[in-house]
Amino acid sequence: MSAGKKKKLDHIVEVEPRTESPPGMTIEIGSEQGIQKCGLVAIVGFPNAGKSTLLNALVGEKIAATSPIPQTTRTCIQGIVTEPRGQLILCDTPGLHRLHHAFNQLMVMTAKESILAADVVVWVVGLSPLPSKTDVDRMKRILSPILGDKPLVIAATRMDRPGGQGMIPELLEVESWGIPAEIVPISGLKKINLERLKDLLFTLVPKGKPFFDAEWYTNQSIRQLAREFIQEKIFRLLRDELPHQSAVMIEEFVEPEPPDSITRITGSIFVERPSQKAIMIGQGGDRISEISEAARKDIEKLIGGKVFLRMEVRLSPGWREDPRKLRELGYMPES
Ligand SMILES: Nc1nc2c(ncn2[C@@H]2O[C@H](COP(=O)(O)OP(=O)(O)OP(=O)(O)O)[C@@H](O)[C@H]2O)c(=O)[nH]1
Ligand SMILES: [Mg+2]
Repeated sequence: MSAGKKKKLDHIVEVEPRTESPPGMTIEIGSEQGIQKCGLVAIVGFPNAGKSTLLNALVGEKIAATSPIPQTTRTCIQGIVTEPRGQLILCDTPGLHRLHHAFNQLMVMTAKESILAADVVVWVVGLSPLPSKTDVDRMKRILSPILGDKPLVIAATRMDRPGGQGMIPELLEVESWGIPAEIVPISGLKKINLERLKDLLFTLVPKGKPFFDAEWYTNQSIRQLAREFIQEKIFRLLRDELPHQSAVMIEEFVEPEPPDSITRITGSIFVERPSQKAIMIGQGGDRISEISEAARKDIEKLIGGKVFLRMEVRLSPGWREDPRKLRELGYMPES
C-alpha cells in the first residue's frame, strides 16, 4: 500500500507533472522564469543534528522519526516538495557515525550512497551545541572525496536556541576546504528561514519536470511509515542502548474491508537479550502498551482511520550482525 498520496496541503499547489506548461504561463524560479526544476537533495550530517526534523518541516508532514537520541534514522527516507517552480526530492539519511556493527555500516553506507546520488547536498549542523573542530574535520574527510562538484548547502539549525541566533560558526571554515558552500541559518523545529533554504535548493537543482505526481509527499509505504513511528516511540520512551538494540518489523498489515473500518497491524520488536525483552515489555506489559498506544495514535492520524495495533517483543540475538536478519528487516538489499 502506498503512503505518499496526500490529503491536500495548503502550500502544495497542483502542477501537471511531466507535461509542458500551458503557453503564456509564467513560473517563478529564482531569476529564471518559466522553467521547472527537479532534483535529488541529500540531507546529511552527524547523528542528532536535526536532519529528520528539517525533512518533516520542509515537507509539512511527519514522515521521519525524530528523537533526542542519536542514530534514530536508519534508512534513507524521501520527502517530496512540489511547487509551481518544480520539485525537490529530499532524502533524509542516517547520521554519519562510527562503525560498530554490520548494521551501523549499512546505515553509513546508505548515507554515503545518498550523497553520491544527489544533485545537491545539505549538511545539517546544529548551532547549539556547536560541532567540535574534530567533527568538522571528520565531515570534511567524509564529504571531500564523494562530493565532486555538487553544490553544498550548510543548514545551520537550532537558531531558535539561546545563543544560536545569527551564530555562523567560524569553525566551519568551509572556504578553506576548497568546496564552495552556502550557509543558511535555520530552525527545523520552529520552521525559521525554511523558505530561504527552499529558494536556494530550487535554484541549485537542475532543470527538469517533476518526477512524482504533485500529491505525493513521500516514497514510503504506510507499512514503512508505521514501522518508523513505532521505532520512534521506542527511541523516545526508552533510554541508554536499548533503542539501538531493538528493531521493528511489521508482520501483518490488513486494510479494512467494509463493514469493518479498522486497519489491523501486527508487529514485532526484536531485542538481543532476555533482560532487554523484560525491559521492553515492562511491569505487567506497561512499557509495550505505552509504545503501542503512542504509535497507534500517529498511524491513525496518518491514515485518517481507526487502527488496531498488536505488538509482540521477540528475541533475535545478534541481529545487528546477521545479514539474513538485516535483509529480513529491510535494512540490507536482497542479493
Ligand atoms: N531547539 C531545536 N531543536 C531541534 C531542532 N531541530 C531538531 N531539534 C531536536 O534535536 C533532536 C534531534 O533531531 P532529529 O531531527 O531526530 O535529528 P537527526 O539528525 O535526524 O538525528 P539522527 O537520525 O539520529 O541522525 C530532537 O530532539 C529534535 O527535536 C531545532 O531547529 N531547534
Ligand atoms: Mg534522523
